[in-house]
Amino acid sequence: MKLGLAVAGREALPSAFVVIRDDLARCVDRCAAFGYHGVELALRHAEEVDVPRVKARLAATGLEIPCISSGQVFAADGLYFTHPDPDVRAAATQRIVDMIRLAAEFGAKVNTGRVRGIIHPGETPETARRRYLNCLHRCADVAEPLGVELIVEPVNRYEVNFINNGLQGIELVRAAGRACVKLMPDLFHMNIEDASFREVFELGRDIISYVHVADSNRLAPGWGHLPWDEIFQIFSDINYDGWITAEILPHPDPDSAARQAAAFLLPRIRQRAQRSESIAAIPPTTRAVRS
Ligand code: LER
Ligand code: MN
Repeated sequence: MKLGLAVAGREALPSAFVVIRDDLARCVDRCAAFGYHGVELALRHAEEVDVPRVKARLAATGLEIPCISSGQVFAADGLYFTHPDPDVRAAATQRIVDMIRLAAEFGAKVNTGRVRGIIHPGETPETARRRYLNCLHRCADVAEPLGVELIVEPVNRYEVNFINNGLQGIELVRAAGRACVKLMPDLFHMNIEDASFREVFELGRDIISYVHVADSNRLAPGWGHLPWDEIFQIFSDINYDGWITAEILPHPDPDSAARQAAAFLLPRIRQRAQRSESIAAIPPTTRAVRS
């Protein structure tokens, strides 16, 4: 399991849910200093990234870019997959396609997040779903041959009115039926929308490939009231060994938030790795009895 932090460039809107806003190459260095394993880039345009400069900082620090997220395409530019205007849907799709090509440079996934869009007033959920799946398939056609995963993130009802909870996310990922389309639970949204963390993680275990973490109030983990021991137990029970990325508010200030998330999560990640190693060291015949 690895730990990431969501960051953005200096121009990112206040509505971007990131901790650090800085030159993206400097974001890599700052996260490395806090002990993170990678940075998730929250972008508005793929062209924001100076690929050689960022790659140089990744090589120097050993950090990775596990994911590129696209919430600002929705929040800043109003581009999304369920829009009634086909030109807007095409522009949203093109932005994601550009991000998929960028992600391929870094071995990253692309979070289609809020670019999924909304159910428009006067329209049915079926109309939103048809437009959404159509755009998602066009993105998957580009992503699949490049080996890039597209991740679908259920987002709470106060931000969008389409794909809000984990069960809806699981249903849509399965309906898409594309190997590159996966689910990304975000604990902050789940805390609002889902009856049970365990139910969603167990039902979606085969399609979950990335997780956003924050505490109940979207502050750094440990500063709210999510049941972290139970959550890490669920990760162990379903053998989730992928990235968890802190997508938290920069309060009381970016560095304190980044430091707290790392101080709270890294020991849990290490503890989990140690437990998996000790289980792996037990001969298979006795494993069921001892674990
Ligand atoms: C928005 O609340 C969020 O969680 C993002 O990851 C999606 O754009
Ligand atoms: Mn999120």
